[in-house]
Amino acid sequence: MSNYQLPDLKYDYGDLEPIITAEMLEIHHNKHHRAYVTKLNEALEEYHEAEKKKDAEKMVELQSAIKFNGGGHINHSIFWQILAPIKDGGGALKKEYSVYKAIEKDFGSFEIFKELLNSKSTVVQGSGWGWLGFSRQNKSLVIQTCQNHDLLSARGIFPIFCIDVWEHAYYLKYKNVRAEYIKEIWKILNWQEIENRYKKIIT
Ligand code: MN3
Repeated sequence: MSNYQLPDLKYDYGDLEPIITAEMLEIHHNKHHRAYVTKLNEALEEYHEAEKKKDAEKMVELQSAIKFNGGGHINHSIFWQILAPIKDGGGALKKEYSVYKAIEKDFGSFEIFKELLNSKSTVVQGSGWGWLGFSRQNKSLVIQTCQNHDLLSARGIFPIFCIDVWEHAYYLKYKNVRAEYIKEIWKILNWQEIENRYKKIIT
């Protein structure tokens, strides 16, 4: 039987301040992400029961809950890893990183890339995610957005890093101003981890 767990963070709830307050991070991780894990486990358990009973109708019915909560769990698990406290190198991007060089090559400049990812993430309708991904087909970096908790990997694109643009990610501090939160989050991106993820996909 599947039993997914809420992953621990590598930093404390207060460590991403002032960009993300301790209260915001605790609610986001310990309430929102935990709820996705709980609901994913529940849906999978029901699914296994339905499978035993050969209840195809029930199995189909459960798929949207599995997709939504499973996607929520997977995407948040990436998101926590690609953030880091400023004191631990959050926001520090080195020009010798291969991901930096690839960004310059594929988007023209880092500034153009940042502008593009920010603007596309800002206009996601409702809830969703902004992504830097790697297209296996084109062997290049791409900026994408997803609705709800849809997976980037379902499009054949490897997720390198993401920005959670659900209101629950920013509302407590940034209120309705999603663009301001997106602008600020660059200060706590874990570029070492982003570099590791990029290298893993290209090698
Ligand atoms: Mn979230």
